[in-house]
Amino acid sequence: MGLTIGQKLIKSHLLEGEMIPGKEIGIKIDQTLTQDATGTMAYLEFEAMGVERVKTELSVAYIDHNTLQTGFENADDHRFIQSVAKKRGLLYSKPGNGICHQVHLERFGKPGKTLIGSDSHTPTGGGIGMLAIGAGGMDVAVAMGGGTYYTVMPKMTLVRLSGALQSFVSAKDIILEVLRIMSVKGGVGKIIEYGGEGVKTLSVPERATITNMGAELGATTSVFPSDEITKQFLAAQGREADWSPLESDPDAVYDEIIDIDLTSLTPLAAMPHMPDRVRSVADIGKIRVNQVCIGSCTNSSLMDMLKVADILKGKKVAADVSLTISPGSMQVLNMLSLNGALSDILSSGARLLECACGPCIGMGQSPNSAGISLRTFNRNFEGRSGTADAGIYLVSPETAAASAITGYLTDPRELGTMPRIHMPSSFIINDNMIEKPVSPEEADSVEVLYGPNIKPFPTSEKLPESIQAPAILKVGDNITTDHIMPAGAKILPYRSNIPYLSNFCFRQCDEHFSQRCKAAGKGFIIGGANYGQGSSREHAALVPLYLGIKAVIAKSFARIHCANLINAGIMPFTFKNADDYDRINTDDVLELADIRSCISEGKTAVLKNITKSEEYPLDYDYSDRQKAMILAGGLLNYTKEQGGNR
Ligand code: MIC
Ligand code: SF4
Repeated sequence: MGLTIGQKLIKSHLLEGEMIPGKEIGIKIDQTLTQDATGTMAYLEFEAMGVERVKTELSVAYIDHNTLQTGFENADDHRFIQSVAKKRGLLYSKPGNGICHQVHLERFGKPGKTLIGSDSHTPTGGGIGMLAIGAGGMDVAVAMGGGTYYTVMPKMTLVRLSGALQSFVSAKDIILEVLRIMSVKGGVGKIIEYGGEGVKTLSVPERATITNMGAELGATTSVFPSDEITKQFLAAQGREADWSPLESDPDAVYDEIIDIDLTSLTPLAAMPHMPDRVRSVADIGKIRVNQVCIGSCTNSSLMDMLKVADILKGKKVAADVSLTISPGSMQVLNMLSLNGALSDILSSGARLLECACGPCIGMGQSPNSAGISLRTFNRNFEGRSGTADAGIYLVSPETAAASAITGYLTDPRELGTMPRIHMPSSFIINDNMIEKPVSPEEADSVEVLYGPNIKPFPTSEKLPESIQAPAILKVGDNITTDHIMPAGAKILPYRSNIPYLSNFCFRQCDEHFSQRCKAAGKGFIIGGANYGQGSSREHAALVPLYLGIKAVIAKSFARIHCANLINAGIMPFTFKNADDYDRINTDDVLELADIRSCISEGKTAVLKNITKSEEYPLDYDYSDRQKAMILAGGLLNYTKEQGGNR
């Protein structure tokens, strides 16, 4: 039987396990990336592991999230990351060089290689045929130390593309269509592979827009073949030697096939507050817009920016609209400025922001009260923009630019015919903002620089025989890590200070959550379906750990968060009978009796509701390694028990 692209990539890196969907596999990691909002914690964990130098083929530490320096905290964290990178053998991408995923695609990604990154949008690398997976910081730290990366063998989904996109219809509309079909939990446990004749019509940046936002499907990753188009892109980046071909076998077998005719697609938008609330722009109608933000790791490539410049050329941004543009990288900004497109953008009245995540993670540009913001980003979760009652719509760069001019949500096809933008045959190569590490011989002379904001991270204790504690919080379906551990300009500077961060945990769901946890000393969280979707931030596990959360009992979990909980020593359980979710109320006293024996002996776990005198059977599908981690109280304790070997 032939293999899919995903299966080929896994097979060539498989270290442990069998390629049976649902079973744990261990794979070799060739490259890692971190960004600063998760990186400080990842490097603290890496330092705690005592590894002298990274053992991957390439590891890059990017600074792109926490770029506002309103106090010493972010600057100190960046200095810490830079010093670790220099000493331990990583490349360091300075603030201003660009968003990790965009820069990695341009300068470092290689078809056929594996990449894990402490950011959920790491699958952007699937656009050039990498197996690129988002993971928690601790998993990335282990991979940097040469350790195996463990995940569950995914099922294979083929999205078969036919036809070609019409004028003003964009790669963003393709992934929005996939989200409409599959939903934010439709990709859990799957690799989404793109194939069919339509693939040949898509450039690498367009493919990367699609694989990037596969994160919103909950997928393990998304991937495109590596073909002549990939080769041309790498050649234009001066990296033709990094190319290798990759395609699925003609007789590859997929678990699921979705057909999309590109010719019939129209401009789409994801409505507040979920990326899968997709409707056509024409259907939503001409709603008034206060803000338009163009950029983010989904849509900040040179091609995207050139399209935007073309639409804005000779036009004026509407009086009531604030239009911001964040090019994805220094390379993109440099090329825009050299060819005059930047002038077209600025002349229209757009505001130029630095090459960073910026408004996407609430680092500035929070909309006005009840404001409507159109964004070319990938997430529109409630409150993520920093304005609790703002309504965020996710759209293509074409729809965003057209709407910025008119002042209302506009189908860009109303503008006529889009001129074709061509991929340049060569990009400007300038790696001046990438710092190299010192040689191993010089490493002793480099000091790791810790700032006063860096506080020790919490560790768990061995799992006790039984746990009795209240249900501190009960939440519904699709709870995001932005609910659990919000981000934004005011909170992000404390990513290395868990005690301070704890004050903000679950604030959107219950503003007293943190105090109630501290008063109870320990507790449980009851969750709905797809609990923990969204980002890779392990803070959404470490902060609950600090607050005494012992287990999360939910209808189902998102992949990265589930792994982060286990790494932290918090037990994720699912209800055997989904209806039992309805029987538990906040503050009910619950008990996991004999839980240590249950897990070590692989027996069914039972949750006793002491308040209601009821019992609910629970499921847990831990691998032997995960069981050992839970019994030890998390990955770090487990690693110590193993004598440092994971
Ligand atoms: C995000 O888009 O939510 C982030 C910020 O990039 C996160 C990482 C983080 O929380 O630092 C992600 O997607 O993993
Ligand atoms: Fe940055 Fe937004 Fe991309 Fe996350 S989704 S990496 S915050 S641009």
